[in-house]
Amino acid sequence: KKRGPGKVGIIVAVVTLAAVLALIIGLLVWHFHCKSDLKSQKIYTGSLRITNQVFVDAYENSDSAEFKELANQVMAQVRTKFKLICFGSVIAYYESEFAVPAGQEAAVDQAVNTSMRFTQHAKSSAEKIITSPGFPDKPYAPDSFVQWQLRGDPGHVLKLSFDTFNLEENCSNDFVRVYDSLVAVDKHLMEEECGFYSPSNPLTFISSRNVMLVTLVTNKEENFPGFRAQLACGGKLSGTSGSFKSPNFPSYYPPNKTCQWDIEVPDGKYIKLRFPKFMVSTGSLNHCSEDYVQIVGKSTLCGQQPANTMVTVNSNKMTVVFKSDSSQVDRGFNATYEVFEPTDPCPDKFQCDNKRCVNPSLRCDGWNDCGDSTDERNCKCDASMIQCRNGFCKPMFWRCDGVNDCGDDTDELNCGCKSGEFQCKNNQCVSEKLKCDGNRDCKDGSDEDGCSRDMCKDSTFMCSNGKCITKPNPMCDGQDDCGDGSDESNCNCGKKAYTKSRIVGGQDADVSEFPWQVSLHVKNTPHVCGASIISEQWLVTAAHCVQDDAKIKYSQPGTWEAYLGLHTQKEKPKSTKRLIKQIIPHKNYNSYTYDNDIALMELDSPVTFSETIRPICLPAATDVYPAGETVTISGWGATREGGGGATVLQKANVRIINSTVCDELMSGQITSRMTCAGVLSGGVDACQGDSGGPMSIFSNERMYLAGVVSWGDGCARRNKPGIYTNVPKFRAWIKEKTGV
Ligand SMILES: *[C@@H]1O[C@H](CO)[C@@H](O)[C@H](O)[C@H]1NC(C)=O
Ligand SMILES: *[C@@H]1O[C@H](CO)[C@@H](O)[C@H](O)[C@H]1NC(C)=O
Ligand SMILES: *[C@@H]1O[C@H](CO)[C@@H](O)[C@H](O)[C@H]1NC(C)=O
Ligand SMILES: *[C@@H]1O[C@H](CO)[C@@H](O)[C@H](O)[C@H]1NC(C)=O
Ligand SMILES: *[C@@H]1O[C@H](CO)[C@@H](O)[C@H](O)[C@H]1NC(C)=O
Ligand SMILES: [Ca+2]
Repeated sequence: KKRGPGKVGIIVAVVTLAAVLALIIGLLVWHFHCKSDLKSQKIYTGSLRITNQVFVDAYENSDSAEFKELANQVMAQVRTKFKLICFGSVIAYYESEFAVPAGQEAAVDQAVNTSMRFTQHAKSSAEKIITSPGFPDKPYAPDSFVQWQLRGDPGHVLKLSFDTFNLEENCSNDFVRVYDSLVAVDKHLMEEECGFYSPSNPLTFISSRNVMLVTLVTNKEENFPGFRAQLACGGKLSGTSGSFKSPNFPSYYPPNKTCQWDIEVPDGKYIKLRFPKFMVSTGSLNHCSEDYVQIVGKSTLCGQQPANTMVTVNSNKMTVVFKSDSSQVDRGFNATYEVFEPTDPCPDKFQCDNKRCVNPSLRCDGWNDCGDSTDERNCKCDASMIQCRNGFCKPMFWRCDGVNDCGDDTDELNCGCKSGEFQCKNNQCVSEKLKCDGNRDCKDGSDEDGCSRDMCKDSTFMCSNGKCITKPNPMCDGQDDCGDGSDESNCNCGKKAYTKSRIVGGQDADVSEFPWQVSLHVKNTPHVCGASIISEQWLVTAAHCVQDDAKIKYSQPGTWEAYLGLHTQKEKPKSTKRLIKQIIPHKNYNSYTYDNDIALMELDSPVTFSETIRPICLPAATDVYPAGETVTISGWGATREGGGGATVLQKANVRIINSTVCDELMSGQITSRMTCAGVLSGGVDACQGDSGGPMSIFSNERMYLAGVVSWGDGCARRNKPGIYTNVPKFRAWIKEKTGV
């Protein structure tokens, strides 16, 4: 198809090759003129350069149509059983296969010089260690020939270091050869090695392209341990753009690893580095001293960074160092770099303060596209938007709804209430009759402020009869402190501790604000999933938290331990711990669509409710949550897949999103068993979801379990709502399985 200039080159190469092969075949035919029906298969390797041929990525994959077409052309010319195995740049490496009469194999080897036992392929971005067979448990086998084909990503060179090398001293007997090629051709032999090399002075090889071949040849039995070598990560990168990633990404990077990438772009250009994904463990210390990515001379990053975090340098050189220590690992990062003109960092785009470039159409649309909100500053809002004093525009719909969407309260000022209504401090309007009735009807409780019971401000509990209690934790401790029983009533579900602070997005929860929140740990590991207490003995979590993977049997009760009454992960030792007696995932859970993502866990023994441990109320099966309703999500921010969450329990307000709208946003993936929610206001909040944890809704003075954190980002960015299991749909199922 898209041939052109390469054709002549191929034909020249092919003709030359055909001549050479014809000669060899001729010699072989002559050599093996004796007839025999018993034939065995022999494979020979070599390489040929196809000049003027433009390399396309598809040539790396021998199953691709492009590869087959090129190989067919070459094979049609050569008219022999001839198989291309790989293209590196414009070098074609091939194997040719011959049928050889039985008993003559040794003679053929002698004539053609190479044989092959087995082959390993390695990608340089994967953590790759190669060892002699049996290493380190037993000596390498006699009379063997083993080869390892190592391949790197395009544009990278390979660096191979032997940290152990101990072979027989005589290179005529056993030896390792390293080739600057994918096939064993003498022209590309870098080194032949035997004997012993001290680990303090390791043998190291650097290829000139992104391929390397290592062979081990041994003769008779001798007891030598062999070798171990590893491909170093990192490398040199150039051009005007490119990409790299941590070892094994998107799987976990190895411990004890240091990689360095040196990027050099053409003179006079500057470099912009972007991390689409960034998850580097911060360990227990929570700062970048354990695992980190350092952009030398610029900044050091660790932990979880927002998607597409950018770093720019005003120079044409950049050095990026990735280091992992010997403890906790995470998934690492991928990175892309590109050049920009010093005079025009964002051609045709809006430049955020954090140097990111965004489409001009995203400016002043109510969404924080920059990440630092600079695209939403100094906006002129149209009539459908509220003009916030701080320059943001927010949908008019959120005016006077009791939530500070602007971030500076502009949208909640001068809201006013009808006559007969009381205006709460959060500008919500409630009936005048509800003021000072002992119930907190305003979401912030301000309808009960300034009543005759105002002196309760400094106390821990306000009784229905007006009495103020000062002893710590009087609620639900089994003693009638009030005299009217009000401190001991409603000890059942969904009650929060007396708190005046108001919930806004993405911040530390108050102590005991979510007493039903549970932290699920795989024994002796950090927080993995959240759950909610629904009774003395039952928890609700997500089914996806309890699915086995290759390493951990998440579906087994014995895998888990549950921490109740936990506020910060550091308090784990003094919180209430329970083991799990049984796990009941929903039988229709679908691990591809996350449909029916709910599971129940039974504790090994009941818990006693207290100020810090209390159940959340279950919604009625008929409950529906209207779009726009505010709900609260809480969690330590970890997901089943990755560690490294928050230490202190986090909470955030999100809003229910119309499921028709959500289904469109999520390309039809939403079922009636799912509820969508997100931060529609965009920009102000940062929040963390937490698989299996509660999405709670405040209603009738109590919190109800409206949803279970299931999938999505947990916290919305544009067009990316969080998806929650719709608990009312499972009310009957919960009753059936638990009696609750
Ligand atoms: C290949 O054959 C040549 C000549 O027969 C010989 O010099 C060379 O050592 C052989 N190489 C191998 C790897 O056997
Ligand atoms: C190495 O081994 C070969 C063959 O076994 C032998 O001929 C040669 O003398 C040995 N060389 C040394 C230095 O031991
Ligand atoms: C990491 O290196 C340290 C010191 O070199 C060593 O003690 C530790 O075992 C290594 N850890 C791993 C997992 O390789
Ligand atoms: C980075 O990794 C993520 C997750 O694996 C992937 O979706 C994305 O396409 C990658 N981006 C680049 C530029 O490699
Ligand atoms: C969602 O919005 C569509 C139209 O915008 C409306 O027809 C539908 O009733 C809404 N659904 C809910 C659950 O509010
Ligand atoms: Ca508002």
